[in-house]
Amino acid sequence: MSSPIGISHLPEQRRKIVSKRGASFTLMVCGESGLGKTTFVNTLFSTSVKSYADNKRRHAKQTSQTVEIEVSKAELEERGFKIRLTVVDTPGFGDYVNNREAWTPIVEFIDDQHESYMIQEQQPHRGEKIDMRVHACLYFIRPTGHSLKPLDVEVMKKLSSRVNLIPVIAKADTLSPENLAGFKTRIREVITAQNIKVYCPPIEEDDPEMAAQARDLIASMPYSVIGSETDVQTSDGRVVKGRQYLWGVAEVENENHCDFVKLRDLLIRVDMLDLVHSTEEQHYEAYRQQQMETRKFGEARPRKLDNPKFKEEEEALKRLFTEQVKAEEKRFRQWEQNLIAERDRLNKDLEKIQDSIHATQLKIDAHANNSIGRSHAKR
Ligand SMILES: Nc1nc2c(ncn2[C@@H]2O[C@H](COP(=O)(O)OP(=O)(O)OP(=O)(O)O)[C@@H](O)[C@H]2O)c(=O)[nH]1
Ligand SMILES: [Mg+2]
Repeated sequence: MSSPIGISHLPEQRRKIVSKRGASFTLMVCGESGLGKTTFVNTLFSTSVKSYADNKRRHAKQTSQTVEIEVSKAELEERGFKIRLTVVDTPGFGDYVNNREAWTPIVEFIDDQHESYMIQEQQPHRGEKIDMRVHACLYFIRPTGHSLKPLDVEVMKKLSSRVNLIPVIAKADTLSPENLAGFKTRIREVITAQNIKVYCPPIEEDDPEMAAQARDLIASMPYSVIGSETDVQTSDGRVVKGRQYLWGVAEVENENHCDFVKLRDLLIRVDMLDLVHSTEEQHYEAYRQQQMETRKFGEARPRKLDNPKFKEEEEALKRLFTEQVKAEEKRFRQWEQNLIAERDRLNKDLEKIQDSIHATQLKIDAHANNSIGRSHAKR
């Protein structure tokens, strides 16, 4: 039974308020290189943005290796309200022997957006704010069919404390359905065992249909995806976004082939508002509190030196410093040697002078003795 004060209608009211103003939503993709992150972004735009064909030039990004963080924007309309969608594409990591710090720029990007929003909030005139806080971060997992790698675990942990983390199995078309099912189970087990906090859609029990959909979404995590920028023809004559193989077509929007549709529903249909609110209430709030506790009001955030770029500079500076110290030490030793040599030379001179003084003294004494001897003899 619905409450007389209409609490059960609150989500609907919230939707109405938002539908008037429209919503801004920022999605980030990250993970090892070559897993199809950029292709996924293009696929999402091409299957979600109505006038995509006209805007293709604006949105379609090169799927050559992404080398820096790239931001693209599009506007879409869902159930009557406008969504300003921003997608943050990041360079893949995992190409280097030392991967440990390769994902630091991603974590810093997320922190920087929270920081920038916090500074804007602290200004006396808090007008329209530029808000690029990341509402959802898709973490792409390599379709090895085995399990999560230690690097995945480490990065996912770092991300999950800052952002709504949504794990995604890349290139689902490269795994057989059985392999994919086993892979999913093992990933879920590692996520639980390692206590990684992934995003969990809320279940609104007062709407059985929505609750069932939420349960289905929760059960499908991690979401398997297929990305494709080309239209292909299926054996039954349909033209779809997909990847053509000798055996047939792997379809992006076919729920039997992958979870792309489920993931898109979660992101821009069912849970967008919850992702926005949980970012504000949990992740931004956690960042704000942590900064307030460790910094004075208005004080700038110290830049971290663990960015690989800064690390290199730091190493070069350290080397330069060590070389300069060594050169100075050498110069000092030389100067010390010169001083010792000079002291020895002076000592020798002094000795010579003392010797000659001594000799002269002896001569004087001898001369004096002689004169006394002579005067005695005279008497
Ligand atoms: N089989 C298969 N290949 C894919 C899929 N998605 C992308 N690819 C291919 O994988 C290659 C890399 O795709 P990108 O989208 O550039 O990958 P990325 O993750 O953005 O790579 P970086 O920017 O280097 O990190 C391309 O040749 C894509 O065509 C997929 O779902 N299945
Ligand atoms: Mg890329």
